[in-house]
Amino acid sequence: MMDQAVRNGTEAQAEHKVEIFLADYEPPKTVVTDIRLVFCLFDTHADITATSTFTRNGDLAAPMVLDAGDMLEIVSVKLDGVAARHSRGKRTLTVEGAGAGGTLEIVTRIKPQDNTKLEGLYRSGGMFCTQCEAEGFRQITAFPDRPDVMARYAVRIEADKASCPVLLSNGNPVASGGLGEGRHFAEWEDPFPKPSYLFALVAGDLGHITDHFTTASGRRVTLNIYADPRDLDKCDHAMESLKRSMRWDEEVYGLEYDLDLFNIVAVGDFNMGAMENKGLNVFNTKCVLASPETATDRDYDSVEGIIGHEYFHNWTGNRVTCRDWFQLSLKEGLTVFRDQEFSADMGSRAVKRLDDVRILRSHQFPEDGGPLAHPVRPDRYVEINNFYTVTVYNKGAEVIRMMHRLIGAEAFRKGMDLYFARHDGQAVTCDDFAAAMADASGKDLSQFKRWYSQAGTPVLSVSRARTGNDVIVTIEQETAPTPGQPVKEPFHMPFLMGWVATDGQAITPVVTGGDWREDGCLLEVREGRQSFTFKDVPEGAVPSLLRGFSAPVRLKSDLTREDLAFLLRYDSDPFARWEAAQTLARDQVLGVTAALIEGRNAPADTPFSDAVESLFADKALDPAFLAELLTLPGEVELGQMMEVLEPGHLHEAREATLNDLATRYEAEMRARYDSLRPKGGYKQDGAARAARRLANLLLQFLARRPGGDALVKAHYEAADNMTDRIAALSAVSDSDFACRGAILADFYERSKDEPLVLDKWFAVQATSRRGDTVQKVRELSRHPAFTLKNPNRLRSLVSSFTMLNQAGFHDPSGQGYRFLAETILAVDKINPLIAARLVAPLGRWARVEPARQAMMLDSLRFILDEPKLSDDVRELAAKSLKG
Ligand code: B3K
Ligand code: ZN
Repeated sequence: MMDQAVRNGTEAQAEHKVEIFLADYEPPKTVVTDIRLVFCLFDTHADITATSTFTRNGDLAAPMVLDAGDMLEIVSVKLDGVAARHSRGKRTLTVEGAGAGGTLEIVTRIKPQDNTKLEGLYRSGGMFCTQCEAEGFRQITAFPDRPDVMARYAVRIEADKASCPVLLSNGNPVASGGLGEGRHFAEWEDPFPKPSYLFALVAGDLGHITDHFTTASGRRVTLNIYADPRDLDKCDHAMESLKRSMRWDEEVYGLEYDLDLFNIVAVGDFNMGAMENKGLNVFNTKCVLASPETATDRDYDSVEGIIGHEYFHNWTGNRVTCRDWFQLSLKEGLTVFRDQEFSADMGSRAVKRLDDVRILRSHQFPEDGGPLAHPVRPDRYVEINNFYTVTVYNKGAEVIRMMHRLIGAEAFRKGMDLYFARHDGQAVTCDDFAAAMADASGKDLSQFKRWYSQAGTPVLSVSRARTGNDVIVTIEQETAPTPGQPVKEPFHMPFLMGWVATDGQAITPVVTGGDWREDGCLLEVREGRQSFTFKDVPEGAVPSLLRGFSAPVRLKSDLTREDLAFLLRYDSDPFARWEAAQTLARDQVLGVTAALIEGRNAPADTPFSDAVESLFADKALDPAFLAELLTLPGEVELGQMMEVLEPGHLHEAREATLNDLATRYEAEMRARYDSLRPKGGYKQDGAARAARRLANLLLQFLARRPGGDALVKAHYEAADNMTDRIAALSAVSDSDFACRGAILADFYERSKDEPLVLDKWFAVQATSRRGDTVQKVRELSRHPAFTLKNPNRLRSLVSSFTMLNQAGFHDPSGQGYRFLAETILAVDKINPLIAARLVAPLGRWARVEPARQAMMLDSLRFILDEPKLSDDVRELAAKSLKG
C-alpha cells in the first residue's frame, strides 16, 4: 500500500523513505571525477569543505539533486567559486544553475560527538572515525552518494595534536605538519577512483604495530594495525592473518595489493564486523584483537577470516565495485566465497565446510523461509542497510561455489581473470560476473542465474529404484512460495554424489547424464523431476548424497537408518559422513519431541545414540572431526524441521538426547577427556586446538553426570586460555552447581576492564539453558556495564538471547518477546540500523504454536504503534507482521 502512495508522491514521500526498485535503475545524472575534502575537527563539531569536479548528463537546465543526510548542516554552496542558489529537502540538497559541469564547493557542519548511529563521521572513545557503506558519506557532505559514481579523493585533516596525534585517510600520505595553537594537519591522496562508500577517515590517539609484505612483483608494502595503545599486544594474530591473506590471493588468484601502504584501525563502537575502505580498513575490535587470554580458538579463526575478507575486497569490491546496491552480493557473495576458501586452505577444509553449512541452516534457511525472505539480488528495498543479510552474503557465496563446481576450478579462475580484465575500475552487476564465468567456461548459465532472482530454499527429494543390475536415482526439486514470488521455476544446481559398497569401499558405477570426478559423480539438476541411471550397482551399495553440500537445499531421501549408520562409518566425503550423523540425531530428537507433544513415552529406538558407539571405537578419527560428529544440530535448525514449532518440548527433547549420550558413554567420554587434557602449556597449533575442541565438548556432556560440578570447577581453575575458560563458564552458566555464583563473579572480575571479554560474560548468561534466563537477561540489561549504545555489548546480551537461545526467547510467559520489542524501540532512538537487525526473531511467528504466535504478533504491533519509528525498523516490522 505504502509503495503506491510513495510512488505517487503523496505526503508519505516527505515522511518516509521511498521503496526503490532494481528495474528503475538509471545512470547517474551527476558524475564527480575528483573531490578534495578538508576536515577541520573539533570537540564540539567538524567543518568540512568538499570541492568536486563534476559533469552532468541529461537535462542540463534541471537543478542538480544531491544526496544529503539528516545530520548534515549545509553552511554554503558555490558553483565555480560563486554562491549558488540551493534548497534543502529531508534527504537531498538541490542546487540551481549547475549546467554541464564545473566545480562545486560545499561547506557542511556536523556534530560527530552526537552521532549515535555510527554512520558517517562519529566518535568512538576519543577517536574520530567514519563508516560510509552504504549511505554514510551523505552524512559528511552532499554528494551523488551511489556506488557507480567513482572519483579520485584528496583529503586534508586538521585536528588537535594532543588528542588526535594520528590522522589517517585512504591511499598515500602526501603532507603533514603543525598549524599552531596545538593543531596539526595531514594530507592523503588515493590514486584509485572509488565510490564514496569506500571513503574513510580516522583521527585519534592510537598506537600501532608495523610489518611489511613484499608482493610477487616486488612491491614492498608497509602494513600497520592501529589500536588503543592498551590493545597493541592483541594485534599480532591479525597481522599474521593479513600477510597470509596477501600471499593467498597472489597464489590462488594472481591478485596483488596495489598501494604502498595498508592500514587497519580497530574501533570499539562499530555497527558491523569490519569495513574494506581503500587502503584503510576499519575493524570492530572484536574482529581484529586476539590473545590467548581474551579470545577463543573460534575467535582466532574469525579474526583470520574477516581480515582475509576485507583484504580480498580490495579486488572484489573496490577495484571492481557494484553498479547499485541491488548488486551487493556481487562483492559480498564473491568475497565470502573467497574468505571461506582462504580459511579452508589455512586450517581444516572439512571442518570449515561444516561451519559454513551450520550458518546456512541455522540463519539463512530460517530467513529464506520467513517473511523477510529475499533473493540474493533483491529487486526492491526501502533501507539498504536491511539487506546486509545471510542471504546476500552466505547464500550469495553458495551461488558462487555452485558456479565453481559446475564449471570446475580451472575455468573458474579463467572466469575471474576475464572479470578483472573486462571490469577493473568499473561499477558492474551480477549479470556481468555471470557473463565472465559463462564466456570463460563456455557453459550456459542462463537458468543458473535464477539463483540470483528467486528467493527460497529448494527441497530436494531423492529416491532410488532398482531395475535388474541398475539403480535409477530420481531427484525432485520444489521451492515453496516466498513473499512476492508465488511461483518458482526449477533451479539449475550441481548435485554431487557417490556410492559405497557393502565392504565400505567407494565404487564408481557408469552413469547416464553424470560425470565422475575425484570427489564424486556430478549430476546437473535442471528439471522439477529428473532421473539418472547408474549401471551395474552391486546389491546393498549405499548412495552418498549431496556431497560437500553441493547446493544450498534441504535434502529428503529414502536412505534408511541402517544406510545412514553405514555412511557414518565408511563415507569418504566428510560432509556426507557428518550429515549421516546429523540426520540420525535429528530423527532421534524430533522423535522424542513428538512423543512429548503427544504425551507418549519417548520412543525406544535411539538411532543416533546407538551410532555413536562406532565413533568412540574409531581411534583414527581426527578429534576435531569427532567433535563435529558429536555436536547435535542446534534448536533453531531442528525447529525448522517441525510443522509447528513447540520450542519448550523441542528443548526438552534435545536435552534428553544429550543426557542419554552422556549417560551411555560416560566412561568413554571421561577417558577421552582425560587423555586430551594438555600436558604442557598453551599452544595455538592445529593439534592443540583440535584437542581443546573435543575436550571442551566432552566437558559439556560430563557436566551432566554426577561429579560434573567438581570437574567443571577444576577445568575452570586450570584454564590458561579463553577457549577452556569459556567452555567451563558455559557449563556453569547452564547449571545450578553450588560453584555457579562464585565462578560467574570471578569471570566478571577478570573481565571488567576488557570489553570483549565482558561481552562474553553477558553472552554466556544470555544463552544459558536454565529456565530463569529470560528474567536474568532483563536483570542484566540493567547492569551498570550494559549499554544500548555499543553494538557489541548490545548484541552480546540481546542477540545472543533472541537468536541463539530459542527456548529462552520463546519462554511461555511471552516475556522474551516483550523484552525484545521494548529493546528495539529503545535502540531505535539511538541507532536505527542496529535496532532493525534485532527484528527478525519476532517475525518467525507463522510457524510457532498458537499461544506464542499471538504474543509475538502483539509485540510486532507494539513496535509498529510507535509513531516515530525509523524507516529501518518499520520496513522489517511491517513485513514481519504480514508474514
Ligand atoms: N562491506 C562491509 C559492510 C558494511 C555494512 C554497511 N551497513 C563489511 C564487509 O562485508 O566486508
Ligand atoms: Zn564484505
